[in-house]
Amino acid sequence: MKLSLSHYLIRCEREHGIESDLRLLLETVARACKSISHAVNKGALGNVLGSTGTINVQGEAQKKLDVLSNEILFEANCWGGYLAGMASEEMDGPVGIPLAYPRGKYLLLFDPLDGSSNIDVNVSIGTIFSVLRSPSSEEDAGEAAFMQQGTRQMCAGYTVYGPQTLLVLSVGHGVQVFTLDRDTGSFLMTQSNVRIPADTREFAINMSNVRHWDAPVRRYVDELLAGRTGPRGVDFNMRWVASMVADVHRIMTRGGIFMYPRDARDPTRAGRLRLMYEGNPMAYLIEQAGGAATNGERRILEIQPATLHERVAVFLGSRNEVERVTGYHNA
Ligand code: AFP
Repeated sequence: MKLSLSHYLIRCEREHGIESDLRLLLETVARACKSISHAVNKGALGNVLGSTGTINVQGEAQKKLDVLSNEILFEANCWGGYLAGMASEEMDGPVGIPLAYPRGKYLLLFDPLDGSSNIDVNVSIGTIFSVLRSPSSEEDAGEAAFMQQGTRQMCAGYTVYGPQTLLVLSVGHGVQVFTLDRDTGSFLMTQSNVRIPADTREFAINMSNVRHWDAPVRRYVDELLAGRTGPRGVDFNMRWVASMVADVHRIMTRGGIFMYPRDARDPTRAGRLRLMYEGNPMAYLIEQAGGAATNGERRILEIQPATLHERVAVFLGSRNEVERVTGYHNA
């Protein structure tokens, strides 16, 4: 009999002392992700493909599923009384709790649909979320309340809407994987205490950007490409899905290193990915599974954020490879 998400969270409350409100918040987020999965699976039959014709705060064209997923997560989480505010890749700034509902003690941050460029070509996409404690539950949380280092996350997770719908979650006691049973609507635990191998022969990076990378990244990737003829003495394989959730889940499953470095196209931009709702939650999960996650120079989780949508360079996965490429930056 597989453990359901609800049963696992009750166990965490009894054995690890997680707060019941946090358990209930996570149940709510999981239910919302089930609804997103249902919409994603309809595809062209559900009028959810294509773009809305609008631009988000990132300056990116919004897909219908970006907007719908954001609405589903906001609507599901605005009335429960667990949150003092929410922040999303798809919303300009933090959004408070409607006056009709009580505030709570947490902040929820999310990328409602990561991998949007893959929606219309039926490649895996997902949702990424992070939970912080709110400094105050009296009034709506402003941007400053969200400016907490990733080490202060209470939990984090992602879903992958792929051949299966998976929920990957950590509340600070290892990483568990739950598979959505569409017959019952339950998330059932299918992998517990995920451990990422310290070594790997597989790397993930968008090679089309090679001419824009800094020297340490060029050196590291050139050595991988040289394979057994080069200083590494072994051959490496490459993958790039262009959905962070899919690339990270592969690493959770069999190891690897995922890289999205900053590049010379815009030296003022630390990278492409966003710290608060992509870099931090994924770094938290990777570290909980024994891996490492840096911005090339330091732990992502120790970066002090300055703005809600700030970006970060990301090197995460098998510890020995992340430490090697980080060492090249710090040489
Ligand atoms: P979209 O959500 O705009 O498709 O971006 C996805 C993403 O943020 C991350 O999930 C991928 O790893 C990365 O961008 C892909 O970036 P490239 O399209 O430059 O390869």
